[in-house]
Amino acid sequence: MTKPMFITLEGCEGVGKTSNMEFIKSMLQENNINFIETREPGGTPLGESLRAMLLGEDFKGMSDDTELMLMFAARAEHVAQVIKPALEKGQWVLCDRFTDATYAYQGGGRQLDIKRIEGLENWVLGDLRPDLTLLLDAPISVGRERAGKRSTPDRFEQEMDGFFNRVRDTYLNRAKADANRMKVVDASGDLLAVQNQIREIIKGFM
Ligand code: Z5A
Repeated sequence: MTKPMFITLEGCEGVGKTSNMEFIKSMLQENNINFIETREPGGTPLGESLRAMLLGEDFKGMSDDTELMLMFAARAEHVAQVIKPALEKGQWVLCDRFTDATYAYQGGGRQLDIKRIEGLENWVLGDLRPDLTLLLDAPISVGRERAGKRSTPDRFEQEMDGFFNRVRDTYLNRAKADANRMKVVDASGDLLAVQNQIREIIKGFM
């Protein structure tokens, strides 16, 4: 059996992660690859409850440290109950956001100490890391305009442009530092143009 792959999708709000997840799923299905689809924060009943707390209005004023630790609490449950068991069974895992989002949002956006994030990452993940990460990148204004056409903004979406510029810069710096794993996709064009880039990356990867 070939090694099952762990693929993550990352990017700022509204860049098209959800839309392109469907495209990646169809590529895996065409190639008869057995996979699961999941997301963070969330992916388990406990994780989805934490997601509601993290994104909703009820705990709007939570401290940045609390936010960081809740992200990793949800991730610990997700890794133990969903991601590792799937990979052990030979299933690929396709995940909408993972630890790069913590570096980008809590590290870049909230400006928390990266060493704390690294410590939690090593504790919670052990040696598990994504095999491939697609970073969908577009100017903040593009993603905001796309996302703005939808529902009411969540706790993160209410942040200012300065926050999102730091998030984007952190993502791009991480991609530069780990270019083998993290592939940048120009997500500013139309969906077909974005999917053409994703197709080439996934084809090369498979
Ligand atoms: N977060 C965190 O802080 N720390 C962490 O560790 C983790 C997460 C894991 C929830 O994430 C929040 O959690 C997130 C970071 C934080 N907050 N923010 N911001 P989420 O992934 O659930 O939420 P999101 O980033 O806001 O995702 P989204 O709003 O669902 O956006 P998206 O999936 O990237 O976009 P989409 O829904 O596919 O597309 C948005 C619209 O644009 C839609 O109408 C599409 O039809 C349209 N679209 C998509 N692509 C195109 C193109 N190419 N052209 C034109 N229109 C397009």
